[in-house]
Amino acid sequence: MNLPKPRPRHSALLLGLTLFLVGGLLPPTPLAADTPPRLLVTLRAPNVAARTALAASGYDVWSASLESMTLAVTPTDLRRLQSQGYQVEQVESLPRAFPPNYAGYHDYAETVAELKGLNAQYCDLTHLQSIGKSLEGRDLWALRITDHPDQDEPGEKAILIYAGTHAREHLTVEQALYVAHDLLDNYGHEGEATNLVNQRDIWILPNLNPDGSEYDITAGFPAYWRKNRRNNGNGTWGVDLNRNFGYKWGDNNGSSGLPGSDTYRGPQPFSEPENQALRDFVMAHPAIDVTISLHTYGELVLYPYGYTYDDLPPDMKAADLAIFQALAGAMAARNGYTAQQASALYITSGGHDDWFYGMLGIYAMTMEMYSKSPNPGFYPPDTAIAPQTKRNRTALRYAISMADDPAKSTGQGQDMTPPAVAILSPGDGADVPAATPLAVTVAVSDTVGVTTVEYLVDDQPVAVSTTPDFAAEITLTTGQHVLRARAFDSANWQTLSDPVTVQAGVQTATPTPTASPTPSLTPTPTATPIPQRLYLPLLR
Ligand code: LU0
Ligand code: ZN
Repeated sequence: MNLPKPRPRHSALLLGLTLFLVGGLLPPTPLAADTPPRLLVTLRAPNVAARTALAASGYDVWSASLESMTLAVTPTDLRRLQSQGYQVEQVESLPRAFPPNYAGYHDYAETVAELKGLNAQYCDLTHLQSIGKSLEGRDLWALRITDHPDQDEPGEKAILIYAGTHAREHLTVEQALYVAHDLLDNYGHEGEATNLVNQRDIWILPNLNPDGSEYDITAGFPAYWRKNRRNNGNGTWGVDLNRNFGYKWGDNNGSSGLPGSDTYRGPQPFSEPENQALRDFVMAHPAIDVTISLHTYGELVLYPYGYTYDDLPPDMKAADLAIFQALAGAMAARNGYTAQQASALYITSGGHDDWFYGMLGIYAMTMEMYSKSPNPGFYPPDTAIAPQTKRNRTALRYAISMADDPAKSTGQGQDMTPPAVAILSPGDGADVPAATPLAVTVAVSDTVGVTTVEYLVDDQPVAVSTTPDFAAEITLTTGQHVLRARAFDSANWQTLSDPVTVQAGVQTATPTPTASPTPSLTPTPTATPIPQRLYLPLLR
């Protein structure tokens, strides 16, 4: 890994002055060393100017909190930082290999195979397309999930959830695949997934930087690689895709002009094909009004701007700031992350979110996933994939549900009224047959229109209806059951009906098969109840 050359003298002086004023420290000037970092160092950095100065100096920043910053450094850099007055909170040796159980992660080929498999399995609900190619020629695949995946439905808003911008942040690829599975595998079985797929246009792009992620797992395994694989021509490689977008590119020490730096911004805005593809794709889909960029790590939900500390600069509307804060806060409430403005970590310029919001007005946010601390940092064992991706299920569903009208998050949306729903039949306390399809009907109303009704038996979803009458057939086992219906509207507001308790008995209406060739109009009554288990093999 290449470390940056020392900053030009005038800039170091400026930084020194800033730190002297803000934190009383000398400027963090890293050595221009060729040796790879071997230490993970957590420094006390309780003010954002100090964190920005550290990031701007080209150190490999692994994470930051409001109190500290964790950097991968060489032993020489560590001594230098200490002599500059930085208080070292923790030093660990950098692990040099993936944990042995890393096989559960998807490399590029496996990711593509997974997407193609989903596309084949759910051909009516998905459309798979490449939005362009990486520098080394790998396709950047995006899976569209919606009920009419080969057309743009007028008025249907879209969301883009994308991952893998930074090569070593492999958990984000898993999160993107998880979202696709969550929506598709539950479609038709569960109300919210069905409603979101029908009412939204959802794009999932699991790996924006496949060259980088492949390099990360093949060169040194893991190589701690962050950037893409641009040959910078001076013996250094890679541009940081999250510093290469064209909004305030290069401003405010939020990136590095040094090609060896981990935050190298590239020779000009949008110099990188991965970013050109992402920009062009989003511009070509004006229905996209929310983007979620998945990163690791820190357990944060970040909103613009990154380029300035100011939370309400002239290029941000006050209403939008309120929406960002509400969206990020609601997501964080669902996954236990912390919501904050991106620059509260450190200044970043040329980031995706700033351009998406600053140029297109998109509610662009970043989720920094598990973990909170450097251990396990970028390389959690694959046992973390299931719990940590599931953890974000409701937060990401919330983001999808808000995409039609993000002002709903602040209570200012066009439709703020949830539907009403009641079960009409069967009635409360009714005796109903068991083991045979039972018609359930509902009365629904909504200011805009109900779109989906989910039926629950004993709190478990058992049927979903999107037909105009929203009726369904359910099959009960013998005994007492509690039925409920949950209605959804296109804003994804949802209401659970009052419960209806029924007593499911033995089926009596089915004729007993007879050997007689003459059909009987009267079913032969069965003398003894047919045990429930006799029916079970017939039920799927
Ligand atoms: O690009 C980054 O530095 C991000 C944070 C920004 C989205 C504000 N952190 S990361 O590189 O550690 N994922
Ligand atoms: Zn990242």
